[in-house]
Amino acid sequence: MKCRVCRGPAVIDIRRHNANFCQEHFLRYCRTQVEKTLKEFSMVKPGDRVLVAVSGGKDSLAVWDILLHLGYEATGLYVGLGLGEYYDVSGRHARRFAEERGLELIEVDIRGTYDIDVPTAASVTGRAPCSACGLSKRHVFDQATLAGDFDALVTGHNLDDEAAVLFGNVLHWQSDYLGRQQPVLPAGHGFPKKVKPLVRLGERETAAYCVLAGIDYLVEECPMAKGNKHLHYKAALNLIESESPGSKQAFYFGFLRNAVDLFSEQRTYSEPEEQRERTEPDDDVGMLRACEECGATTNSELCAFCRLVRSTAGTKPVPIAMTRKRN
Ligand code: Q46
Ligand code: ZN
Ligand code: ZN
Repeated sequence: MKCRVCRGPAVIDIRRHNANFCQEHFLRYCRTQVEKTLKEFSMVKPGDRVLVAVSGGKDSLAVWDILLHLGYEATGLYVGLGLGEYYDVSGRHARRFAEERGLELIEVDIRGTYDIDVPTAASVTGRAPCSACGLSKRHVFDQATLAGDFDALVTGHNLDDEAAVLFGNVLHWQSDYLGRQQPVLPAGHGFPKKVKPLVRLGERETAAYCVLAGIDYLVEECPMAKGNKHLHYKAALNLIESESPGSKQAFYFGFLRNAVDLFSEQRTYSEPEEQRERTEPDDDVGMLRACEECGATTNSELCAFCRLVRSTAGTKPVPIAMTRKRN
């Protein structure tokens, strides 16, 4: 197996491109793919200040590292969600990455700041844990991006993530979500710009990027991911991809090219509960106003996050084990 670029020994094959790469050219390939994505979708431009949501996992650390290599001023944002030992460990990975490179990492712990955590909020409100988690993360991401006056919030969603979400949205014909499933969401209605620069890289590639770039990431899955529908969609797509390399990319980018505009008129800012973990804001923009508690854009007195806080704060924390099966 030889590198496509230098003909030296290859360390990885990318079947959908029918290409193999050595370490140096694989790292360069990943950075080039991200650079291309940033330009193609007008995500960010040189000189922009970006905030990268980091979990300590492979995707978020890879995108942070790649943006730095591409010359961006990138600050990290780590949200402590109260997910027990898992999040203690993930925080350590995020902190170590930042410390080793002398980078700023903003940390927001929702237990310390809002007196809630994901397992307790899920249990008290009857939400799936990933729904309470997604809502909390989006709120903190939005607030931190606006407060720091960053040009964009960057998340580490990769091709596998986006193809799986698209698959689920098509299976259930969620036309509203289909209309907003873009790799870049512009700023507006009091929300910051949000971008997903890794949509050209699969998760095998982001993991390989970290290994080959010497990035120590958290390998374990979140303890609450078990049962999440997106894992089933990913498994189904992996089967298709193994028989027909390139299917995920054709599915996702074909949708962006040929279909997303057909749904964009149906786009709102509301979402059914069970899909909230990987999509966008929770409030319909029909009747906009500022949340009376936090000032975020909402269509009712309190934004969805402040309602979550109001119903959860002050409750005795619920252990993860008691909420795990609800996903
Ligand atoms: S962290 Fe949160 Fe994910 Fe864990 S609880 Fe679900 S949404 S699975 S990306
Ligand atoms: Zn090479
Ligand atoms: Zn609020």
